[in-house]
Amino acid sequence: MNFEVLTLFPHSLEPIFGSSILGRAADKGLISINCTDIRDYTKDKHRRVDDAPYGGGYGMVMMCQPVVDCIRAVKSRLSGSTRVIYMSPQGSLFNQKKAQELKQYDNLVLLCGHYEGIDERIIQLEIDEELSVGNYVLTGGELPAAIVVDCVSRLIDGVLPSPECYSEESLQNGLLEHAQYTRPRIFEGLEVPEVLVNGDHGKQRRWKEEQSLQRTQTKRPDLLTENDYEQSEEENP
Ligand code: 4FD
Repeated sequence: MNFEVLTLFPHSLEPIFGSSILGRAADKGLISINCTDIRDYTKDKHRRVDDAPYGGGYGMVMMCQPVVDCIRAVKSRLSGSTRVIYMSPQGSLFNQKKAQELKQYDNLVLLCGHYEGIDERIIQLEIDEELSVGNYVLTGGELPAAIVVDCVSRLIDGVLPSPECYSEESLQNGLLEHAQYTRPRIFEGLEVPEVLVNGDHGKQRRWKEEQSLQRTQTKRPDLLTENDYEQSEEENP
C-alpha cells in the first residue's frame, strides 16, 4: 500500500510515520508513505495557496490551482488503483469497516486542508471521497490523515507480528475486547478473575466471549445497533 499525503506541512507527520510499527513496515517495503508540499505547485508569484472567500466571511480558502495541480501531479506518477480522499469534518465518519475497504486500493491519496477549507470545485473535480475521523474540528487535516494511514497500515499483511493481532481484537468483529490482566495475580487487593488463572481453555474462551458482549453492552451499546464493522470471514462466510 502506498500513501500519498498532500499537505502544506510536509514535515509535520514525519515523526509519526518514522517511528515504531509504521516505520518498520516502511523499512520492510510493506507500505510507503510520501508527503508532498502543496505549496510546491503554486503558480502565484508570492507562492500563495489560499485566498479570501467569495461572498465574504472569516478566514481563507485554499485555492483550486495549486491543489488541483498537486493532486494531478501525484496521481500521474502512481500505478494501480487509487482513491483520492479529502480529510474534513464534513466527511462521512471513518471507522474500522472503512479501513478494511480502503485496504483494497494500491494507493491512497490523502488531501489535508487548512484554514476554513478548500474551494468546493477541488472536491467536484478531484475528490473521490470525503472522510472525517470524528465530530470535532482541528487546525488541519494532517492528524486525521495520520489516523487513516495508521489504521489501514496495520491491516496489511506483515505489518503486525501475527494476523491474530487484529482478527480477534476490539471492533474488528464489532465488539469490544474482554478485560485483560497480567502479573501480579493480586494488585492492591484486586484479583485476576479465577477462570483466567485456573480455568480450562474452553471455559476461558467462553468467558472472553461473554465479557466481550457484556462490555459492549455497558460501554458502547451504540456498536450493537450500528452496523459499521466488517464481520470476520468465519462469522460471515
Ligand atoms: N474531523 C477533521 C478534518 C480536518 C480538520 C479542516 C474544513 C477544517 C477535523 C476542512 C475545516 C478541513 C476531521 C481541517 N478537522 N481540519 O476529520
